Amino acid sequence: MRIDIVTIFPSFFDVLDISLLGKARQSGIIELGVHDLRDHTHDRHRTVDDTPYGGGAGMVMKPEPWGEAFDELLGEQPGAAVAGADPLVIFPSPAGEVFTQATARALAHEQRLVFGCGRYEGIDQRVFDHVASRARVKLVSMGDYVLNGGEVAVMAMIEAIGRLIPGVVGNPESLVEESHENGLLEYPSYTKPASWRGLEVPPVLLSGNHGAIAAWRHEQQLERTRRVRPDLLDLGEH
Ligand code: 6GU
Repeated sequence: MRIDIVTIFPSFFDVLDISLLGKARQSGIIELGVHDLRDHTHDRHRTVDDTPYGGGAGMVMKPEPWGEAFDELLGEQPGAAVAGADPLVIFPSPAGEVFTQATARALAHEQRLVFGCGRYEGIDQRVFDHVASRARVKLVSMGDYVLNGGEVAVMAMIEAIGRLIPGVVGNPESLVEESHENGLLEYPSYTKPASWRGLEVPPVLLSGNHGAIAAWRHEQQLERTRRVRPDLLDLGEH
């Protein structure tokens, strides 16, 4: 997968050099390009924002630097694709569809993702409209709260998507038993020692009875989900 990010804070993404995602980049499974939006400004102050038409608080990101950045990433002709793959452009925004594990699973199948990180009160609407005439565009939110900009949201999305790409997580079986993969929260996990500071590992886990262990884990998932996230139980059959 090829991932490009446009941002006014390229160094935010330096941490993608480390951990599983860093390994995936070294092995070529994930290719990453981080692009400074200010490289597409032409004034002395490298201005990326201006006051909103119609008035109101805050600043709006100007369309011209975004237009140039996307010309470079998507090609200047309508429909022109770089390097074969049909890109999906994602703008992190609290006004977007909420990102879930299902979103991550769908996006993990894409060959090419381009993230546009907005700051301030948002990006001039014409940027979305123009990019949408040349590529598939999605606005994606991390949940019902407000961040100062899209960078942290993009980091979370890349981590959630990246670990679902074959070869990124060493043992793919570890992906199927975690929270949200079957619509439930994950069961509690234990390792050695069996007794620690007076706290015991549930005896069923030491029993060697695989059927009983699976049943206990499923019951734990249901109990946890009922208690913490009852909204998830309305969404499917468990
Ligand atoms: Cl994706 N961006 C911003 N700026 N705020 C958010 C968000 C995204 N998701 C939740 N809040």
